[in-house]
Amino acid sequence: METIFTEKHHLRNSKFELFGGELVEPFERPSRAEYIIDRVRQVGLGPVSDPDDFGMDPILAVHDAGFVEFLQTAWTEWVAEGFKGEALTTVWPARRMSTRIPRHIEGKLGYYSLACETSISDGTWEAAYAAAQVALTGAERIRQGATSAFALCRPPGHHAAIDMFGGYCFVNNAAVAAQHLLDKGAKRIAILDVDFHHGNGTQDIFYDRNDVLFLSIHGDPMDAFPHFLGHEDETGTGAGEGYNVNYALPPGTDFPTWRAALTDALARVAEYGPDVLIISLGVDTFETDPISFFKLTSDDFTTYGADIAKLNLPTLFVMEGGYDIDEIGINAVNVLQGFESGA
Ligand code: SP5
Ligand code: ZN
Repeated sequence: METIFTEKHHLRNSKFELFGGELVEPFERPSRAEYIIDRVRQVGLGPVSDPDDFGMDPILAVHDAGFVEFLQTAWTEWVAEGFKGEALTTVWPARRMSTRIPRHIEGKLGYYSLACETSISDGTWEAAYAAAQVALTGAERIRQGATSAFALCRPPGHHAAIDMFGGYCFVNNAAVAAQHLLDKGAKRIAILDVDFHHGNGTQDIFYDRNDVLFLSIHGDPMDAFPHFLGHEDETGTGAGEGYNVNYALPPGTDFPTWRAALTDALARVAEYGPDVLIISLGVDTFETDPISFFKLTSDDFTTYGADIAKLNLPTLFVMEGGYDIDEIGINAVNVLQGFESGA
């Protein structure tokens, strides 16, 4: 399997994250991608290639133009204001308040974000743009006939909504790839999100559509981030009714329970008959992940990779979360090797 990767991910190097009332070193840090690419090379998964540049249009095809402009200018505006730290949201348009877009950068941050653990720092936009190009290049490989590809995206994307960043995500890499495939002639795409967290951004982008089937297996939002989306009664709206499927699982969920949800999800994907399957691949379902509560082992990742391969669909893996950094390379690549062994 070919991996698409760029060193530009290093441009996303925020100094802190707000966690437990303290500013800590971000869980989503550059070494995550380094451990994964090292493992890809160590096991000889396949060639590693730089992304091509598809420009802004594929990003603007899924995100709001004002939001994208905000991402491009937020750091400059923040610095121009004289602030010394990183750009962190402090205020939101909460219930019964106005959703007019403010002029001031602090107001814009609230308008365009869904969480405040994630700061915007110098280079964030450039890294997020590059990650989207990684996903697009993976999608192109599939379009040109590859049966699988691994888009080693960083920063991740699945929390990025039409017009909001947060949850370490800025541009929704998987959604950009899916829309690109549709715009190039695919009729139906399935996105299966196996990250521990609900893929609220991907759900938001495709909620009223039936040309993308979105399925997410995640920690119940009653107990886990993003807390305000990801319930099982969210099934889509309008033409999209029935094309959004959430599996909200409780704290302590082990592999047999998780795999039962996967089996159901894969059956729905098979029934839908997509041209391409995109896997939002987060390995924060691992038993020792520091911010999550599922109990998958490293071997379980291999097992479910093979389960996915049984669908026999062209499959694009897009990297999302995973924060037990010492094990992230093994766990992510186990899914890919499991897929290859099961294909
Ligand atoms: C891409 C991705 O995986 N983003 C995750 C963003 C999660 N950010 C908020 C984390 C809050 C964690 N609370 C953990 C409680 C641990 N006991
Ligand atoms: Zn996650």
